Amino acid sequence: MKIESIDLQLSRIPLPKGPWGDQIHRVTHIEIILADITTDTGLVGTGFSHTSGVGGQMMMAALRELIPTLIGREVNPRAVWQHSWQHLRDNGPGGTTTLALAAIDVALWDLLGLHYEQPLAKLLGQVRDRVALYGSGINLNLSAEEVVEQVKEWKADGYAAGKVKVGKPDLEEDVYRLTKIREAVGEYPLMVDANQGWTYGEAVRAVTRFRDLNLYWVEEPLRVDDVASHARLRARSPIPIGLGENVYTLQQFNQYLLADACDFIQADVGRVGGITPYMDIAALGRAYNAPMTPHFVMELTANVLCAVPNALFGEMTDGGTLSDLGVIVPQRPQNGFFVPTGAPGNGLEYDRENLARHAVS
Ligand code: SMN
Ligand code: MG
Repeated sequence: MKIESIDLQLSRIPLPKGPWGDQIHRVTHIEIILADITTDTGLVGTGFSHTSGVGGQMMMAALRELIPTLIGREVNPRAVWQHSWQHLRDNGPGGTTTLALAAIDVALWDLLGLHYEQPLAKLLGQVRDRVALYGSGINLNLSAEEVVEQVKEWKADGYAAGKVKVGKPDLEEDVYRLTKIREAVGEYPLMVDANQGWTYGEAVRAVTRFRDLNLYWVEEPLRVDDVASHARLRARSPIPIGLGENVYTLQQFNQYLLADACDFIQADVGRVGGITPYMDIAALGRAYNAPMTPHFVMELTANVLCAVPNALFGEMTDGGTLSDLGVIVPQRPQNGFFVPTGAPGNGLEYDRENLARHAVS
């Protein structure tokens, strides 16, 4: 089965519940790059990649240069990935390079599933039937009362844990918000996300000040290209460290793990370049006994996590799942768990009308 043609579409979808805010972002749109791959046997597999509103056109440009080199190749995700990465890598080993590759890789895995009439999780080696999720709010722009309500709702809906943003200009305001949440939800597992916004000194002050809040992890406390500072921080932090949404390659994750610089691996299936590299990173994590707690795109990622032995939970990004965005025909969590449909391929049915409505020329 060979690749005959590849069609792309970029869509910019407004966040349905309004903008997101954290220390470094104000997100108004999510971009989806959809790739439809047609084979010489007449099958069509679909994949996608995503951005938080910036970079979609760069990925389209990278893909347009790559695609002519893919026509006629066998539908073999690893071989295509290796070729494609070598083709694009002078643009950087990760980032736009890997984000662009994800759309192709996800579509190729979908094709294998359609061809063998197997769901993605089975193709990858299924180890569980459903995946626990945590509720996640990009909510630094919300009031303390609103954030408390959000976390209470996640707990009531059965999510395994909740994550909120930190990084208010005054650390005491973060402490106030977290204390209010703690009072409202008791010993519910609670994570905080600083989105790389702190200096080393600010991070030390924050994790020290948060000591008595019993936090499950602190996410992206520092710039992600500074592995050494994460190692220094982890050695003195009472809170474990999670990161990975801005780490793009197997080799970069290995640097973090070798340096004892993180506890939870939050690789994003899109940003690392798709399912093929994600499974490699999960295996690397296994060697360090590190749990996988991937970033974003819940409905695709949860299918993958069904085949990841060291998966802990998936992220239900409140107001920004693929279902919330109208990227796919909704697949809603059941009591805080994601249950794959069992359909062949990745089991996602795209809302083509909505994606076309928001298409960018
Ligand atoms: C996040 C930030 C911006 C867009 C999507 C998600 C966030 C997270 O850091 O951890 O979910
Ligand atoms: Mg984050």
